[in-house]
Amino acid sequence: MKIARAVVRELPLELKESFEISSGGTKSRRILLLTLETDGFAGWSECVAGERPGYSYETTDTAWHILTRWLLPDLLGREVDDARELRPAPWLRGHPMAKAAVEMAAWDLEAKRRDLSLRELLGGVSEKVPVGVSIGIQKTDAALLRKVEQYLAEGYRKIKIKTRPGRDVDMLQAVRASFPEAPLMADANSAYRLPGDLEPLTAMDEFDLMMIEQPLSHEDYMDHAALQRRMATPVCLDESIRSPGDARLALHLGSGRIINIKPGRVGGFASAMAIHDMCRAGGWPVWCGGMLESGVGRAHNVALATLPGFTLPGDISNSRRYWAEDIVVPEFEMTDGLMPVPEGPGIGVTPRRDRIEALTTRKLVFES
Ligand code: OSB
Ligand code: MG
Repeated sequence: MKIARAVVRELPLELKESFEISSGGTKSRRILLLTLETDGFAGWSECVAGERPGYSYETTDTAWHILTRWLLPDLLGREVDDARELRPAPWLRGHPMAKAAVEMAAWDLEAKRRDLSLRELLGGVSEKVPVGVSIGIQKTDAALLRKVEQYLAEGYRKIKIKTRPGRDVDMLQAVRASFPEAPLMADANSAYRLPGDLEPLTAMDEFDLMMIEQPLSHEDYMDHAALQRRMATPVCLDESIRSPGDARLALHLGSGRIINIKPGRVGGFASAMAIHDMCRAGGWPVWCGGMLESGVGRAHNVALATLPGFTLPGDISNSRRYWAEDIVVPEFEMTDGLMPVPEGPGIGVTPRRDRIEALTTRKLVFES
């Protein structure tokens, strides 16, 4: 098999409401889609890089550059038996989100060639996955309480609340007081530092949170370990884990007790599965995070979340929680807090080619 054609494109997609985290807000997503084509099959993926380099140094523009200048030219015309063997530019350092886009499109392509669902090719075991919702920082506690109430009523099984210094202990206290039984967690996106911020962080132990996600710097495994020793609430790592090596370090040091695995953040499915396996062996539960993806990226996340170590609800909300209209059919919609896993070949949902083409603002085609 050879890749005959690769298409990378960018399209703007407006979130229904802006999403604010400690490092800044997003309303207009710039979605990067990749298609790898051979023998009448098309493998799809979405690059999860964001608009601004706040969550990661990668952005839509750096990923565009790495894909179009280095990864895709190195991919065309190579002969392999299995699309997953395509490893373009193995020497290229960093840029896991750009690399993941190629790897995950190759998985979708390979699944379609074999007439298997992506879940089957990954070795996933469940037909539905439990889902949660991630709520951006709200201007007032009252607005946050309304959102929590609405999402609990919709059936979400985990309510994640974005926090930052100044919007943390009192805000979480208010939510817990109104919803004594709700499955709550916080995500700080690296907004705190030790030793100065030890107090607000340990104060969160009062609220019976499922976990606190990425409280400290993305590079700080030592302080995360020190914090975990001082807190009863499990620390969950997100930004810190960009590779199996990072996971190995975190497990060794005890830099937390849970990992949020985003396949796009860690360079793709092979790396995500290696992290999943290590966490299982070490007794750490994992869950699948999200990056405000369209239905294309969401389909990959849902398939990954069917692996047995994904025991906690993922940030895999309904398409309609993000978009007025998704770019795949059918759209993702859960029942009872469980997202059905598409059963068709590959990602199992169909990208709406006409709508995608109409929305595309730039596109590059590579042909062998
Ligand atoms: O930290 O998990 C995060 C969105 C963008 C960047 C970082 C994060 C998030 C989310 C949203 O929490 C999760 C989702 O896609 O619903
Ligand atoms: Mg996070």
